[in-house]
This record gives sequence, structure tokens and C-alpha cells, in this order.
Amino acid sequence: MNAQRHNDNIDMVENIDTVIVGLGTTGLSVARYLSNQNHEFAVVDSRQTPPCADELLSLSNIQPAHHFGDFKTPLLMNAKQIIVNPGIAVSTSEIASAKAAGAEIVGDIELFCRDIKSSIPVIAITGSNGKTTVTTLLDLMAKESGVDVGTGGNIGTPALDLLVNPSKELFVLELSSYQLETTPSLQTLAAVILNISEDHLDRYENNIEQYAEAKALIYQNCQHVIYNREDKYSTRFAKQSNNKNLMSFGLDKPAADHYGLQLKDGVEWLAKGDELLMPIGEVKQVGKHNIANSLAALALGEMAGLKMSAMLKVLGQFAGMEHRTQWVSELNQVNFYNDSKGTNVGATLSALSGLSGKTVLIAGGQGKGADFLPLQSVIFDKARAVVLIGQDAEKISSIIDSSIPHSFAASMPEAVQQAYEYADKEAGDNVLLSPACASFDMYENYIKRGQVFIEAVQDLTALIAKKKATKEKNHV
Ligand code: UMA
Repeated sequence: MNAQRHNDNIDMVENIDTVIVGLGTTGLSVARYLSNQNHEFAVVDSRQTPPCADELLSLSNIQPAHHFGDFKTPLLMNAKQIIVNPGIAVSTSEIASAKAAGAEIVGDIELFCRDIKSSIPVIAITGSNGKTTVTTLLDLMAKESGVDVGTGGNIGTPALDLLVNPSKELFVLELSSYQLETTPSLQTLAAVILNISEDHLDRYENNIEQYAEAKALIYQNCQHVIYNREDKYSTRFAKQSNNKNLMSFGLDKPAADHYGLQLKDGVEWLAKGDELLMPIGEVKQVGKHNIANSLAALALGEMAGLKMSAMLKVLGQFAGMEHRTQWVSELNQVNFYNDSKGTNVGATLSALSGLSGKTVLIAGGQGKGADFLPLQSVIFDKARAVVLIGQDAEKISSIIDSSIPHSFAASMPEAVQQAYEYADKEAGDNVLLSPACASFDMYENYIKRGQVFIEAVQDLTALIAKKKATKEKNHV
């Protein structure tokens, strides 16, 4: 079915109480949910051809009113409830005007919370970095413990799609600041803010406080607050929540009943208070930031009643998410890591400081208005050299100390080649793609950027093997 042929069937309709704004995966899940309940609704999307238009039009039990190309202001102004996609800011003028005219503005997660009426426990996870990793760990830990878990939200599966299976015993939701802003009824068994660093400042008027306040909403109605005692925002919001059930995690020695690291006979252990749980060398994921993610997952899992042995088993087996400090390969003792998901300064800071030894960093892309200065000292301490790509390459170069070699590359293969040349083979350096920027200036998305990096590493490996073979042949 061609969506363009169906871009408007509501020219004459200006009075439908419930309007869905945005027809991506979230909007479609809301449409499915409402149509299953025989609830009348309309859908608008400012794009001419929204990604899920065909799927909407093939919903079997309903012919939904829809309008694509703009937000159809009169329809919004007459609506009683607007269910807004997380990708659309609630401050968008059409939404703000409808709110002023009396419409309730909610997101898909709000409908989810109203539906389950806190009958099934929810674990909620937010943070600038690591939330998909911790969400995935919780999902695996619950399954390993024999719990029927439904996992969704910002991670990709819209929360309402989880309600299709009524037997769930636990929900694990990754929530973005956008989703938290539109979910007043969120009630959780346990919730965490993993960390907060600059991101999405284009949506929050360049104000990190505004972004952080949105994340803080996760602690509003939860039984157990889990927080990162090494992160100032996470700690501040946990304390301000006035919740008595506080449990922290951090990479330092923990107080009783909190998670952290203990040193015994020269070996660092994951620990709860004085109880040693697992040597950190047995955690399969690389990087110190993933040790913090593991501790956060243990704290959340404990609150959900998951088995400690099952949780530790998962930590020993789970190699990490694709495009998140993902080990790619080794070439002449140089280890290549793909952290294409490092789309903000905080992510790159964690990835670079988390790897042991010296690293050649490949960074750059669309900076989203971020300040790169926080990277200066970690680059100074940990980087052998930096190779810069993309739109904001110059901006990043201005914060790099002159003692650290750095250069510019016009493409990913060129960046990989330069990075390999900078790497000290004998010292076993790393080459890390962690851009601190969005990818859209060069690629379709961060996934494509990561794939191009991996291909460039493979091509370089093949080229070096070929050169070696030719050299050996000429010697014979
Ligand atoms: N858009 C318009 N007009 C519209 C609707 C959307 O221009 O009328 C544009 C906006 O720029 C918007 C983009 O399209 O940002 C994506 O909107 P969409 O409706 O196609 O999005 P969904 O497919 O529903 O994806 C959303 C989340 N996207 C965002 O929050 C931007 C997905 O998170 C999430 O996985 C999905 O719902 C399921 O819950 C992605 C994301 O980038 C991974 N999240 C941000 C992040 O992690 O940093 C917050």
C-alpha cells in the first residue's frame, strides 16, 4: 500500500477526542492498542510519509482518521487527549496551544501505566549513557531467574506492545527524558538514574538542568530508589526524592547494603557491602563504565527478587551491546573497539576512561551544540592520538592539548588507517571509535556508522595480510 495515496482522510473531521501525534513505532503501537479497545482516534504526523503509515492503514478492525504533512492544528485544538510521540517536544507550538486549550498531553508509557494499574512490578531505567545495557542485563537476569519478563520502551519495543502477552510477571522499561516528561502515573518497584551528562540540549534550550529535571521524574513514585553515588545529579535527585529505600552503586568501596568494589589480595571484586560477589575480571563486558552498569543491574535485580547466582551468571556471559564499546578484532596487538553509540560527550568520556592502556580515539560528527571541554583531560591522560571526522571535527580539535597528536580524516577508512598508524603495536594500544557526536552528517544512523567502522577494520586487516604475504613471497 502506498502511504502517499492516503495522506489525508480527515479533511472534514475536526472533532475526535483522542489524537496520536507521530506515526513512528510508538505511534503505531498506540494506534494498535486503541483500536484493540475499539477506542476512536485520529493520527497526525508532520512528515508527508511517516515510517509506519502502511502498517496503520492495514490495521484490520478500524479505518483510522489520519493526516500527514503537518499537525492539523484544528484537530489538535479540539482534542481532549493527545498522545504524543517521544520524538516530538511537548513545547512544540501546536501541542502547547492544544494544552492551553485544555487537552491532556500524555505519552505511550502513560497509557501503559494506566493499563497495568501497578498490578505487575515495573523496573525503570534512565540515564544519559548505559541505559540500554542495563535494561538488557535486567532482561537476561530475569529470564535466567525463570521470571516471565517484558522489556521495552526507549530500547526499541514500544511498551504498549508488551501488553499483548498477559502472563508477564515483571516489566523492565528503558525510559528517555522525553518519555518521562509525559508519564505522570509512572509507579515502579525500583528505578535508577545511571548518570547524567550533556545530551539532547537542542531540545532543552541548551539547559542541562532542564534535561536533568526530566530524568528526575523517574524517582517520583518508586518503592526503591537506586542511584549512582559518583554522579552528582543521580545522587541529588535520589536524596531529594525523600524516599527511605535508597540503595547506591559506585566504583568505590561500598557502605553496608550498597553495591561497589572491594579489593582483596590485589583482586578487585564486585561487592555488596563487605560481601564479595565476583572478581571484576570475570565480568564479560569491557570497560569500567560497564562495571558500573553491572552493579546498577545487580541492585535493581535484587529489588525485583532475582537470584544472585543467575544475575552473576549473566554478567559472566553477556559480551555487551553492539556499537557500545564492542570489541571488533585485534591486528598486530592493536585492539579495535566500536562505540558508535557514543553519541554524546559523556559516553565518549566513559568509553575512553574505561579502556585500559593507551587508546587512539576516532571522534567527531554532529555535536548537537555540546561543549567538548569535559573530554580534554581524559584525552590528555588516555589518548595516544586522536583522529577527527565529520562536521564538528574542528570544534573538537580546539580542546585537544597540543602535546597529543591529532589529525583529520575525510572518511572512516581513512580514519581507521590513520588511527592504526598512530597506535603503538608493542604497547598493545586500542583504537576506539567513540564519536561524542551524532552520525547524521555522514551516515543514516549510528548503526550504519559502526558497521562502516567494522568494515574498514576488516579491510585494513585484509590489506595488511596481503602485504605481508607478498613480502614473504618475495623473500622466498
Ligand atoms: N518526527 C517528525 N514529525 C512527526 C513525528 C516524528 O518530524 O510528526 C521526527 C522527529 O524528529 C522524531 C523522529 O521523527 O525525533 C522519530 O520519531 P518517530 O515517531 O519515528 O519515533 P519512534 O519510531 O516512535 O521512536 C521512538 C523513540 N525515538 C525518539 O525518542 C526520538 C525511540 O528511541 C524508541 O526506541 C521508540 O520510540 C520506541 O519506544 C530512539 C532514540 O533515539 C532509540 N531515543 C533517544 C535516545 O536514546 O537518545 C531519546
